Amino acid sequence: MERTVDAVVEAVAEAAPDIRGGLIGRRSYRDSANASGERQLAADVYADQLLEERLGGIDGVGEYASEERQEIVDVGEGLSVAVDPLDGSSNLKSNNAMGTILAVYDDDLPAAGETLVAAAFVLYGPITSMTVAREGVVTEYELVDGEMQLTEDAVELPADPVVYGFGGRVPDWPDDFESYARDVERELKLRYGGAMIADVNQALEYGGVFAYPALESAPNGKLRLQFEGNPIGYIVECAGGASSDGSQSLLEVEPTGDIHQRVPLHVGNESLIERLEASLD
Ligand code: FBP
Repeated sequence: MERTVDAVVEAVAEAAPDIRGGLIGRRSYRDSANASGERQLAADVYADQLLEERLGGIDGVGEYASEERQEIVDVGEGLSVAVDPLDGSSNLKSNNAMGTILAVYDDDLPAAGETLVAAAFVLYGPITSMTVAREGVVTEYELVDGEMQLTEDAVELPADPVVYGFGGRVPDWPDDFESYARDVERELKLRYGGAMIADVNQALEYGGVFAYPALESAPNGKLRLQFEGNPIGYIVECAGGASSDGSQSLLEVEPTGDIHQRVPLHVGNESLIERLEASLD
């Protein structure tokens, strides 16, 4: 299993320069929508196909699933990989940060977060970096031509939180979330860029909280459990933080059987997530 996880993580690192390079000329929308009914960019489709090819070919990988396709692909026997090939892809038009998210489950998909054996994200910022969580430890690398160069070997959320970022339109926030948000904005600085990976990485670097909460118009929020909620919850918890769907850890959320299940997502310093859960009671 260890070797398969190594191979999957390395394959995503090696794919990153190709995904980043492939953004050029792929900023237009296609006619089709993705499995969640959202418009797809040519870059989303390109990144998905590339990752299916690279990850699906690894010995010890049994299933490949992606936010960009309806069906789970059977690729052999072994671990299941779920990816968001281009998180925050609507930022491509305005040339802002985006990411790639990886979840590796030791179970068939859709799987519970508690069966994760690794999770990682690539952040396409001014520098391409990769953050990997395994066995309770979070490690950060810079990617140079797809090679992982260590920058921090035990990432921990700073104890004193500084930043917050909350998704969704304010009038669409339920009252209990809005009153929590009003408290938080009196204490912390706003950092919201519209790509979850980039916004979560602000909380990892500076301490704080990121949420894409339940909305009046969408009680399960916007983000997806298998591709976003579970891996991000795992990474933040391994870095000493906490995650929540509003009442429990994201890793405890039971999969409904829909690979595209959505979940309200809140991650950050433990004290801020405890306060959130108390506010939503
Ligand atoms: P995609 O994976 O389709 O890009 O959607 C996810 C996402 O872009 C997150 O990265 C981000 O937090 C959120 O949607 C932004 O949504 P909004 O545009 O409502 O702020």
